[in-house]
Amino acid sequence: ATAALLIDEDLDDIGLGSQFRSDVLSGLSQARKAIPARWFYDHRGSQLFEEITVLPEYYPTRTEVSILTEHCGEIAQAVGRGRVVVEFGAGSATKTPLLLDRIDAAGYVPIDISGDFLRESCAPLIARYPALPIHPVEADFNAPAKIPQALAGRDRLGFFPGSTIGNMEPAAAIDLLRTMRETLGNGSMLLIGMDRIKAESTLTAAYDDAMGVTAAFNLNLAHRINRELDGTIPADALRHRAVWNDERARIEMHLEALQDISFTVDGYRFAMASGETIHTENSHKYDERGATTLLLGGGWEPRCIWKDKEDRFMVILADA
Ligand code: AVI
Repeated sequence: ATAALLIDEDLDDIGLGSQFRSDVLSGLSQARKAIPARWFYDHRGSQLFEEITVLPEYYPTRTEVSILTEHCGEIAQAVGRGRVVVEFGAGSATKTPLLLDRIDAAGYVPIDISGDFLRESCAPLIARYPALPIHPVEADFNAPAKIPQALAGRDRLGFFPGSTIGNMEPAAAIDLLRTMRETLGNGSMLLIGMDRIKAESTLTAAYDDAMGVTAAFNLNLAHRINRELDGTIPADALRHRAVWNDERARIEMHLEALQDISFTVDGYRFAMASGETIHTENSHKYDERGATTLLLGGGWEPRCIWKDKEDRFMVILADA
């Protein structure tokens, strides 16, 4: 059976467009230039990210899938049956079924800012689980979301794979965890993927792969600015950098100027000296104590932690 997808909330595209503009203009005006990583994900950026996830150096995706596959029985037992699965970010074809296959969910609610991405990612799930109520919600999950009335009264399981939490500064990550707690309510659980601190060489290789896909992903932000905000950034004069910041336990991605450059964005002029960077992403890594501290700060009590044999990644189940 095929069901028509009803998107519960519509975002104002114009509002989102001007948010991109103001984030870029204010980010480039700072003494240390920085643009939020969320703006990587236009159509091309999302494609490049999908390519990253299968690169030999990029271990997180395949490691998380292997943890979910190996421990799905224990996860299902700890979660119990009949919960509504609320996924923050539209489901990835490989991860969501690992959960839905085992836990006899009462419904599935993916929340994503992109309606197109929601439609694309829900289609195979509708085909695979014709009896499962699927209610996509088009919204920014950084604000409390309303779970569709049709699924009210059931305990919920939040699903936040991919170590996406790592792309946020700790304070913002705690805010998001609290917002998730509010969206999911009492009696809920959260299954979250978190990337672990490990050898620097493994980390930098994962974020600066030999084929240059991550470089293209980073540079696409400059191209996107040129395309959408009438920019003149000379992308050829920028290079991708991925550096480990040990003090903050995070990989940072930057776009570094190879020479002195100047350019305009939406009519505003900016200059970069040779060696100056635009900071485009943080990807925080955690040990068990760091993960626990973050979750407790966000209102979640960790119950189980599953890891791979090489200790690269962890999946944590926490109680509200
Ligand atoms: C989406 N996020 C968890 C990825 C990460 O690993 O931080 C984004 C990414 N950036 C470069 N490669 C992948």
